[in-house]
Amino acid sequence: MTILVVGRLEPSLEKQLTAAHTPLRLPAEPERADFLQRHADAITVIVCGGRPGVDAALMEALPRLGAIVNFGAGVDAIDVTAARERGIVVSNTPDVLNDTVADTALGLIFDTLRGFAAADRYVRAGRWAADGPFPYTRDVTGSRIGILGLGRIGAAIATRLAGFDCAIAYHNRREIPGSPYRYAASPVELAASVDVLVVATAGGPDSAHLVDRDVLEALGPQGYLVNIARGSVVDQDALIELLHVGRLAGAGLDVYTGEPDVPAALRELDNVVLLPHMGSATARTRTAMATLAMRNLEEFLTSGQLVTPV
Ligand code: 8YV
Repeated sequence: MTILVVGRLEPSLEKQLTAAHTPLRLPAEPERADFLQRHADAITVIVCGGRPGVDAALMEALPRLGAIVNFGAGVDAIDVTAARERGIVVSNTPDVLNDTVADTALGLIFDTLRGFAAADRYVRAGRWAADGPFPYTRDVTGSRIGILGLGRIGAAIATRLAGFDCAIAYHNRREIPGSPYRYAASPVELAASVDVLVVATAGGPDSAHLVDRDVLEALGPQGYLVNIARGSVVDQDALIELLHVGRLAGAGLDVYTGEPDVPAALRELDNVVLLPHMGSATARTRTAMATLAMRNLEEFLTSGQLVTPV
């Protein structure tokens, strides 16, 4: 059983993995071809986390590959369909990050509507004394919030917002029977009826640009977009354009198209809060994610099964 690490692992996982095993590391081109020639037949399990992930070509090159163990809940960097076709099982790290990511969403909602990051810049630049009070901002309490993707993380966000007397609506592909929240039949319908649209759906081809120009326009000049899911879900070019012309009130983003590059056109806006994809990045949660990834790895090595398959 030979383990292959693809990409750079989180320090928490790197530490746990190397304490127990001596994995191989997939090199970049041009060394990759030679590496695969020497090791491909031995590799049975991949450990990875986020980008670059595992595509069908890499699976094809590893004839004995049986499992892909991913650090992270989202497996959009892995070609899961190709894995399924080849009988390769895939695990992720669900649930252990729900609370932390939901906390991040709340932080972004507050920061975006109340303008705390911009106000902090205002104070630091000496503008309070020079220019007077900071402009009025928007209340979170009592606002109407739409959650796109009421899964485990979306539900944790909704639970928190209930404490702020928010009117919560959601859109999923299917209505959730018995949900206490109002269902909107489409992303446009959801966006048109809320002050804040929170993107909490899984990434990947199925949700690509689910938040397109129409959805953003439906959110409108008084509306805010918050994204803690994946950059791929949002048409980022349309988002930037509408923010620049004042047809959206603001945005709070943890994720982007083309991470870690964040376009200057976003960075120059004061009504936008930008985080470096840190939704789950607390020491406790990242350690729990690493521990769960390791449990999946050990289980696969001993029984051929996974603890949390996708
Ligand atoms: C991680 C995430 O930062 O779990 C996810 O899907 O986006 C984050 O928690 C990422 O997966 C680590 O590579």
